[in-house]
Amino acid sequence: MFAGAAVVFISVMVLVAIAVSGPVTLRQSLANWSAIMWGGVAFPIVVLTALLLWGFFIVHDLRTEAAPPAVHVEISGEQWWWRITYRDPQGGVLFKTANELHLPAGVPAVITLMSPDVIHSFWVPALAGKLDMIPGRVNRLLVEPTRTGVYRGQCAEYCGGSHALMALVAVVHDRAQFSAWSARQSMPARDPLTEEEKRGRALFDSNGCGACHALRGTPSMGEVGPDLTHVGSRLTLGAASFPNNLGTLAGWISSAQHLKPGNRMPSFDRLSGAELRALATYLKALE
Ligand code: HEC
Ligand SMILES: [Cu+2]
Repeated sequence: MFAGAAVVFISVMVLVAIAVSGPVTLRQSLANWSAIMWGGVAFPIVVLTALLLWGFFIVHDLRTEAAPPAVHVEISGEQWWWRITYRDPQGGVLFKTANELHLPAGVPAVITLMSPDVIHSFWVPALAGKLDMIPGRVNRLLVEPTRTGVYRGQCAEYCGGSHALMALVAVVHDRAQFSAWSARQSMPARDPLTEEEKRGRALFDSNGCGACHALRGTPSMGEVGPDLTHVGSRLTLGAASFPNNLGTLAGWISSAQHLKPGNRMPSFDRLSGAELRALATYLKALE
């Protein structure tokens, strides 16, 4: 394309030079009707039509389905976090998670982007350019990560007050690690073992957390907020806004509105320190 454009550009410049300051006879031959029809009308039509057809081929190549063993991930931009669903090639749900996209290196991944509320934009610079998540539309992004590592992503379209706190972690594993990760994510929530964890689970139930959050394998099936089945395994909380540890978990539960103003989770600021510790201990154990 560059070579073709260079040839056309140089020819046009030569013609311009002739038209401006060439010998009179040459200038007259440029001005005649057939030169204009062939050079000015027929030539551009042929070249641009060829480029258009070629462009269709390229776009078609980009849209072809990735062959197995492609990974299929659906990401929904929410105010202000990322709902992530891993699907099998037929569209069945494998498992759900949030705010952390895991991919195997060297394997194509088909990422489906959508939004239930406002326009967000999915952007992990290490993986691909940004692509909007638009309510009522489905955008598809085909990526093939090459290098393992942990990368940062960010919502790249202003989506409301806490937009700046809508970041994302992308983890690229080698294939074996990715299989191990997805096998673990498919499992139901682990049962509480210690007394502290049991107290945490009881508090989770009695405070109605399950109305908004799912713990797969338990009666908690809420869909308003992130799936917490394996929240303890995540690196961050609140869409990559805070590191994930006992302190930030307790802090998030008691002060979600303070840490991320306007998000859909109320602050549970009437819980005591001991209750927050039990909840955090239980959630951190959900790996
Ligand atoms: C009214 C719905 C609602 C209730 C009730 C609720 N949450 Fe949330 N929760 C959310 C939403 C929405 C988010 C995502 C907020 C964001 O990042 O923008 C969230 C995020 C979280 C996160 C961070 C998850 C992550 O991966 O970043 C934790 C942990 C959490 N909630 C625990 C709890 C606990 C424990 C309770 C009960 C004490 C609770 N939530 C009650 C809606 C709710
Ligand atoms: Cu945003």
